[in-house]
Amino acid sequence: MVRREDAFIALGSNVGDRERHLAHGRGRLAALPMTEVAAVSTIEETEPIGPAQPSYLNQMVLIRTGLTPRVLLSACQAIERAAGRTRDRRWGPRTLDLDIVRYGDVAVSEPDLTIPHPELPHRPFWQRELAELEGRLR
Ligand code: A4P
Ligand code: MG
Repeated sequence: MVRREDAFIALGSNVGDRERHLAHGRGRLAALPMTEVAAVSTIEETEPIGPAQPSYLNQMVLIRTGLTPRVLLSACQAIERAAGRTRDRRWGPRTLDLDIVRYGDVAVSEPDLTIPHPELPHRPFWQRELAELEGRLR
């Protein structure tokens, strides 16, 4: 049996049909190998952080996964691409953004992957969504 970890994935969208982009992200996460979606938070509308841009819909998903953090990152990036995501400006508008907020108790500090996500202390909506999901774990 492959060991499965609880991982928290933050979804954000502020371009186009935001609800549909989040739904697409949830569906694609659920379809990943060795992965199940265990819980989803409520969707929140949030003021944009970074340059002036439309407001976001944000949501967090708790998955149980046998994928390693690095494979999970690649999978998240593939899901972003499938949602028509283009990378232009840091913190700029996006159809769908997937960030790995936490992965079990694992800490990763590499040039292209930091876990827990370094923005967690600065994003009250992530903290609320995480608390909501952790409440369901008990
Ligand atoms: N990366 C490193 N660690 C991680 C991780 N734990 N999870 C790297 C996911 N990716 C991670 O991401 C840049 C690089 O971060 C990736 O290539 C990956 O190797 P990106 O999504 O391509 O670029 P970005 O979005 O410009 O930067 P970043 O740092 O991901 O920005 P965020 O944090 O995603 O910010 N305002 C509101 N209200 N709600 C939002 O959701 N999101 C952003 C984007 C800005 N403002 C927002 C929101
Ligand atoms: Mg991102």
